[in-house]
Amino acid sequence: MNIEETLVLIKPDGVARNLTGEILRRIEAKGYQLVDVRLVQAEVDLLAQHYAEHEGKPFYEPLMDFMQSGPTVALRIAGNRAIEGFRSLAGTTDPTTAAPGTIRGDLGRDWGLAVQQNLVHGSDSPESAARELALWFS
Ligand code: IDP
Repeated sequence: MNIEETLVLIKPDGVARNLTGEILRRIEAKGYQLVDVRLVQAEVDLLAQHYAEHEGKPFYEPLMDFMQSGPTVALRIAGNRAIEGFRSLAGTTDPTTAAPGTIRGDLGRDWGLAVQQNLVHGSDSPESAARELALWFS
């Protein structure tokens, strides 16, 4: 067993579309434990740190605007290989091509906007998980 904690965000599109319960259901059905939950109106400083690796990319500013457009649900979840496992549950970044059966594949919509409103975020490595959990649950 390799029990890990990871950060999951239900982004503002997921909250606005009333998909929080459905996304939580999928996380719990998979067997992950909910360790902590927060409803956060994310501000620029937090998002700039969270998305530091994307600064300067064409989608960075629209992404920052989108992430401030409404509340985000931040989750600390735990389980065996939860970092890789949640990313598999979420599906690939683009909801149009994310596999059916995944959160993004089943529920994500391509709105034709500059930002891919793809419902969720999941940390991509143990280092990211530690850094991001400290940011969102400080
Ligand atoms: P991930 O969330 O699947 O790990 P990243 O490449 O880390 O994807 O990108 C972070 C977020 O930035 C994505 O979830 C998505 O909301 C947004 N994003 C990524 N690539 C694009 C793009 O090409 N156009 C618009 N938005 C993007």
